[in-house]
Amino acid sequence: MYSKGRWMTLPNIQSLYTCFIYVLNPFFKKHFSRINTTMRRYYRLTAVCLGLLCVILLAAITVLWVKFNNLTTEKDQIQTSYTSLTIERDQLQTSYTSLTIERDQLQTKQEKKTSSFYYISTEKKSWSESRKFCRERGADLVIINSRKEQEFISEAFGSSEAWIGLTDVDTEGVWKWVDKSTLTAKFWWTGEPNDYGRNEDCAITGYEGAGSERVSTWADYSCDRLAVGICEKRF
Ligand SMILES: [Ca+2]
Ligand SMILES: [Ca+2]
Repeated sequence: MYSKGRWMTLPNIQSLYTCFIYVLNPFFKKHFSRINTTMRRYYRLTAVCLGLLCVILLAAITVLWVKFNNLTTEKDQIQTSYTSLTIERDQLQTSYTSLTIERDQLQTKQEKKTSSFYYISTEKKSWSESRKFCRERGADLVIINSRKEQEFISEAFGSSEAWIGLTDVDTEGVWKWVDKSTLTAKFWWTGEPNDYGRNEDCAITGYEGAGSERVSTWADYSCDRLAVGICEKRF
């Protein structure tokens, strides 16, 4: 069993092992130790990177979550405002409808209340004489308060230029009706009133500037001009 020659004996194997332990082991030990150190550095770097990534992700998720919550709150507030505004709009719409109905009723009552009788003089006179003519008959020169009334006057007496109860004789440029009320509707012809020659303080109505609508318009003239007058008797 323990023959001589090329056969290696058991003590020789032990010698090789001993040689390996004492000669090569320090080399491998040193080599692997260097590898381990490098690997540990990589692991540490990787761990740090992963940690940082986790922190960044967590921060991003937190920011997004906060923003999402804020947006949700904002959306709820807008929804609430929208609902409130819708309710308010509906209430205003209801109020508007009620007020419109009320206005129409009042207008109807007013129209009934201010029924008038109109007539036009046949003789041409100054504004003052025309007014006197009306007043002697329990009326006055016409006061026109609405387009409806102007249309009626236009249709009934439009063919004649006629005095109406409008003057700025008290204060130049401040037009008032004969009952001292101010204008609620205006139907001045283009460029009128112009107080031409600084001597036009009384108003007439006529077709001259009526235009295609055929609604007569107003112009100021000298109060001494001779024209017929439209009287209005209210009852
Ligand atoms: Ca005038
Ligand atoms: Ca004029």
